[in-house]
Amino acid sequence: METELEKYMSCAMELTKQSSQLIRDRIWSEKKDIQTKSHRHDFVTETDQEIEKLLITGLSSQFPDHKFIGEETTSSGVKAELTDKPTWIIDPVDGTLNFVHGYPNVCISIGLAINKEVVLGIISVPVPNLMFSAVKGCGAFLNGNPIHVSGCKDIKDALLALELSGAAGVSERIETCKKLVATFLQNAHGVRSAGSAAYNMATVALGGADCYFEIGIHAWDMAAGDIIVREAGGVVIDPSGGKFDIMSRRVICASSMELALQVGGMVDQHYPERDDA
Ligand code: LIP
Repeated sequence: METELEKYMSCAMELTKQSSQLIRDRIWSEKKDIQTKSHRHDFVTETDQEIEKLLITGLSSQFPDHKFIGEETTSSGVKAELTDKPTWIIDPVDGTLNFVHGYPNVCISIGLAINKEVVLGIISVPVPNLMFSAVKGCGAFLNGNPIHVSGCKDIKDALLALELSGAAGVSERIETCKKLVATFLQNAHGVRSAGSAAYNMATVALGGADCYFEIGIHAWDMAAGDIIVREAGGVVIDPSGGKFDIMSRRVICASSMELALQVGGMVDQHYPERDDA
């Protein structure tokens, strides 16, 4: 018999497939309705809004007592509140800047938290149609096939993913970012920047990258990646080395605790305003 979590997963998966088709149809179309949000590099398109509406409408019609934290709903002024109730944490287009430019690292990211723990996640990369998924205790999958982190334990053997967008428009952070990139480049095999937190986390789950670090992102960027990385055998922690807090806007995920702590020890610890502030 289907468990509750399996029921939630099949509904969310069906809606994600519909939403992924919208991204495939539009990513290279001439006309995109684009607006800026908090600053001049922070975009929203009508596709972000349409997909968030499609997902929330579809899920709430099946599960009327569930709660939602969505990127675009929150941007419109609704407070992000994580309670113990089942809460879908949704980024309809993670990598909106990529989408705007037609750079294909674009994801749909959906996590379901129960008792404040993410227990189910889906990351779709519509181009070229990669579907990452995980349910607590059942492993992580890419297009239905099991995936595992690399197991890398030392930065000297690692490919690192990071994003520096927290420094956009914040001149005092530019120098810190330069130092960070230099440190990573000197110590690791290489550094990659995909432009999407969900994409980075899915890549760690897959074993394609060994570690991903970012400060300044949001619960909707990390929720699905959190469970997918953990179910793939990886770790998700706060960059200080403490417990991961989904509302804190801070994350390191890695193929091993050794690597996560090593990278955490090299980064500048700053604390942006929380998602639930
Ligand atoms: C993006 C994140 C990315 C971060 C960007 C932005 P969005 O999410 O995935 O990691 O560097 O600033 O937050 O806004 O495209 O959903």
